Amino acid sequence: GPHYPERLNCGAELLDATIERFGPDRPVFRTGHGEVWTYRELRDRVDRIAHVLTGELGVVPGNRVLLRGPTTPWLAACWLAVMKAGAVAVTVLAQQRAHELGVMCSIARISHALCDARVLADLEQAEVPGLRITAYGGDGPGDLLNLVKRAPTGRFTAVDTSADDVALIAFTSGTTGRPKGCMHFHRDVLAIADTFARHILKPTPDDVFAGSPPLGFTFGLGGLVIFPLRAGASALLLEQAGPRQLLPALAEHRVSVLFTAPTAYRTMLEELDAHDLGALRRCVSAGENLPAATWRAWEQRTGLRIINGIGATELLHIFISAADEDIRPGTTGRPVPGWQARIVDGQGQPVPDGEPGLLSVRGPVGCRYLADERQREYVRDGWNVTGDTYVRESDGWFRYVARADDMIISAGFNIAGPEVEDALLRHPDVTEAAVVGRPDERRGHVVVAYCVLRPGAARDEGTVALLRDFVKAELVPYKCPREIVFLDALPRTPTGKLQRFRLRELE
Ligand code: 3SK
Repeated sequence: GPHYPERLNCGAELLDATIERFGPDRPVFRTGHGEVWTYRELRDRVDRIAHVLTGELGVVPGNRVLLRGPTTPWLAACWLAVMKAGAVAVTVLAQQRAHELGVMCSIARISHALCDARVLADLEQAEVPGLRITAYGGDGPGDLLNLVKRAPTGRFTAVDTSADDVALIAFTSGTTGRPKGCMHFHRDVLAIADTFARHILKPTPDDVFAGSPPLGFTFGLGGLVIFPLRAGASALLLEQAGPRQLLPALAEHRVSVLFTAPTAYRTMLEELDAHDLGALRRCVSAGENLPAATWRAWEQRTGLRIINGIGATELLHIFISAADEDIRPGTTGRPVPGWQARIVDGQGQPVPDGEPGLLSVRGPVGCRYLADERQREYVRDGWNVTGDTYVRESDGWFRYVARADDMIISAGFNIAGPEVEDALLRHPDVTEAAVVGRPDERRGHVVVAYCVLRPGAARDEGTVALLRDFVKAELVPYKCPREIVFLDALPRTPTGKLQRFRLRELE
């Protein structure tokens, strides 16, 4: 893995060192409204925010600062200022509500918050004792942007942090239960750029990054802030970044590196023809597994080979993926340089190649849950056990099977829900599919599929029969869904992950 000096501040590295390397006059952020920030402008604003934080707002190194807002250059600037000030950024989703915010503030002992004025209400409602909230982008006299106008204009020298001082606490999106805060060091922030981005994306200063994940999800923080800055490149920051906003933006801003989730690739396929994707050279998919059907359809229509990665909030970003021509649909890839991966059984013993087991990885970033006993389940013998079932093929490629708790056991057969979903998605009428097990007295569980159909497709028994026949022609018959239910949309977390547990609750 990469090596760093013992004293290291990732904010200074991403901003000041990048400016030294590539000069201050290149663009760093663009917005959907045509605004462009140069590196010089970004440094000026970041330094002023850092002066305000450490002056008027009384932030001292180690304080935890909540950052919350839609994806904008100001949010990214606040994050960099917190880094340079030696404080700890806790970036959360703009959509998270008062109750969730209160829980995270209490777990992470947050003392200060910088919050986009447009989403202030939920944070105020959380009524966190002692929390000092500063809004940005509103018109109040105490608004951060007003404080910044009056702030010292001199450069802010980054606080002298250690490479393994905590820089950020990222909360897992928590599909169930109490959210977990994952602590990451200054060196971790650089390590994801110096492993995945450097070896797989191979960015240049001319790249334009864009994507749908928000900065409160480390997939987005990496792809839209850390990776472009480390490379001297720029990022298009969109407040609304659903597939329908992304497509025209890709053409208009000549985006070259795209980060989004499998669902968005599928939705974009429906409207691709009207748009010019001429500048696009890298498409990254993560957040959940990319079905081979989606990979093939995207390649056929765009000529681009999606980089399917697996990442985790616990490990900050992507640790297994493939690159360039060396990509195989239906597999994730090999450990990113700097990372190791192996497949183990429930006791942590390695299982032979070709057999499914638990994916466990280790590398430059590790899981460090903040005050949470679930640390012992995630980290075993120094390996991070991600909760995904994978197979390692004999040539070292890793193939996704299911989330460990998404395996269905029916009449003694092991059925991976995602394999059945992939088969359903190969049918042109199906745009989304989720497969779960329904408890059944005789078989233990039976396979039930929830599908979203293409507009215009009939939601009737005829389609059910057609889809069942289709799956039987694709897979061994015991994997065929017993029942197929049509929905308008599948339940997802704010970061876009399918919530199978909510479908199981319907069972
Ligand atoms: O949680 C994930 O799926 C993920 C994927 C890529 C990068 C980062 C994360 C958290």
